[in-house]
Parts: sequence; C-alpha cells; structure tokens
Amino acid sequence: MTTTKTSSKLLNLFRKNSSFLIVGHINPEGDSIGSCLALALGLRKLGKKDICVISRDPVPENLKFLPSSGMIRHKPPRREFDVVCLVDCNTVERTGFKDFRTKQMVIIDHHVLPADKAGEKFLKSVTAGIIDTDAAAAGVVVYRVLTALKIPIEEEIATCIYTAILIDTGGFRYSNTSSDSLKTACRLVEAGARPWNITKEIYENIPYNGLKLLGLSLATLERKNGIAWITATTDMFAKTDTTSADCEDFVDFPRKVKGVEVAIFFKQDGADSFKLSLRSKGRVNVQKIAISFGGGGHAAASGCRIKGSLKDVQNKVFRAVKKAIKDG
Ligand SMILES: [Mn+2]
Repeated sequence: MTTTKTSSKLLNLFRKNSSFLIVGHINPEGDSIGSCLALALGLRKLGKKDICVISRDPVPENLKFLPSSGMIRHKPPRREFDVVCLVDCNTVERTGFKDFRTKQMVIIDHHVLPADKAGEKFLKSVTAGIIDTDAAAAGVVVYRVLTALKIPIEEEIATCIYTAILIDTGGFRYSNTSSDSLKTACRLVEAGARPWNITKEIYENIPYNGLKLLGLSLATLERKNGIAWITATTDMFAKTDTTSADCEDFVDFPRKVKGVEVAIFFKQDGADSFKLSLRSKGRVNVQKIAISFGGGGHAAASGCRIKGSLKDVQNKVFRAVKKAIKDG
C-alpha cells in the first residue's frame, strides 16, 4: 500500500523496526544518493544502529563529498533486514538487484509507476510507502518523513537533501521548481546546508579531460526542424582519455539552442550502436519516442539505445521526432 502522504503505518515501520536496507536506483545521481544518505543519517538519529545503504553502480565522483557517502556498498548483505526501503525508484528492477531478503518493503519516491501489470503486482506486496509525483525530488519526500518522525535536521542531513533537490530541479530551474521545493530548500539552508559549497562540488568540478571531450562533442552540433543534436564517438573518448561517464549532462547543451523543441545526445557505445539521451523543452513528449525504440524515461527526459550506423540511427530518430512535433 502506498499513498501520496506520510502515513502513520509508514512512520511506525521506521519507529518499531531495527534493521534497514536502503536502496537507490541504477546509475544513481544526486537525488538517489542524497536521499538514501539522508534517510540513513536520519534513522541513525532515531537510534537505529543496523543500517545499510546500497547502490548497484558507483557513487559519481562529484557526489563523493556528501556526508557518509563512504558507507554506500554495492552488494546487498546476504542476511535478512526488517525493512527494505526503495528510494527514488518504485520497482526492484530499477535498483539493479534481483530481490531482497525481507518481509517489509517500503517505497519513498516521486516517479510515475510503470504501466505494466508486474508493477501493480509488486506494489500490492509493498508494506507502506509514499509515491508523490508532485514532489520535485525523492529528497523532498525524505524530508517530510524525517520531520514527521521528529528527527532534527542538522547540517549533514540538510546537505544531502539540498543536493537531492538541487540536482532534480536542474539547479532550481526546471518546472518542478515549485514553492514546495523552494520552501524545503529554504529550511535546509536554515538547518546548515551551504548552497555555494554544494554548487561548487556539483557544477564547478568537471575533470579537465571531460571538458576537452565536451569541446569535441560540441563541435558536432547541428540543428534541423526544431531538433538540435551533438554526438560523442568512441574515437573522441580515446582521444581525450575519457569514458561515457564523462558525458552525463552533455544533452543539456543542445537543449540550450534558441528555438529548439527537442535536444538529442548520441553517445556511441559500440561499433554500430548508440545510446540516445532525449530532452524536450515541453511541447514534445520524448518518452513516447524513447519507448518506441525500446527505451524509457519521462515526458521531458528520456533515453534509448539504437543499433546501426550514426547516419541510420539519426535518420530513424529524426523521423520519429518530426512526427511527434507535428502530432503535437
Ligand atoms: Mn529523483
């Protein structure tokens, strides 16, 4: 059973149990890592000693400054936990792990549920949780849970949650920058989160080679029919001694082009294979486009993988985008 509000059932689960496994999603970003850590630090303050945070994939370099980021492990311990908390995701699949040994599953998230029946069946097995799709970040939901549990929010927790909100609102710029997310951020700053310190860690911290790679990729910028795109090839990775992890937010650049509706980043990940990141400025639902190629995501941000030469891949996706823009 999940709700959009903090339920007493959920709060009692935290109060009455003693061992907790906290799990974020694959390819974690600031909301996943920050929210998991904030929940772990909060539960510690509640007197819980047996807390384990896991992420299948590594903590990104620019998030290692987060308090207690070193506690994150990459494999679930074999023993059983009283409660397993999925944070910033709402299916076991999204965690990248097979399944967890527990009798009580909790979800703290803000994503729309997957449409399939499997998701529904899983949700029925969930003991309690909050899925608030109006929340800007899972961090906002974690903040609500911690304050409902009367856990004092101090600097470390505030830093983790502020980072979560900062990332998911794109630095307080996206449409989820609501009075609710700003109010929460305001309270976090009052509690000791330091915006400029966090901003420097997140946004002013690109490795030198990563910026060189961006230069090469930006040089491929083109636009047509309301679409702007850039490409990063395996050649470019080799030339700059970088990996695909160095182009996390490259798709943000073609999105900045004036007059563009859809931005695409083509990242080569094999001789004839490309991973696509699609972004919409609001009019086009890029999730539908991504799904039609076997991918997924949100209406404004999604991704997929397409096999073929760069020209073939581009032609295929441009046709789909053109149709989507036309349909409206
Ligand atoms: Mn999130």
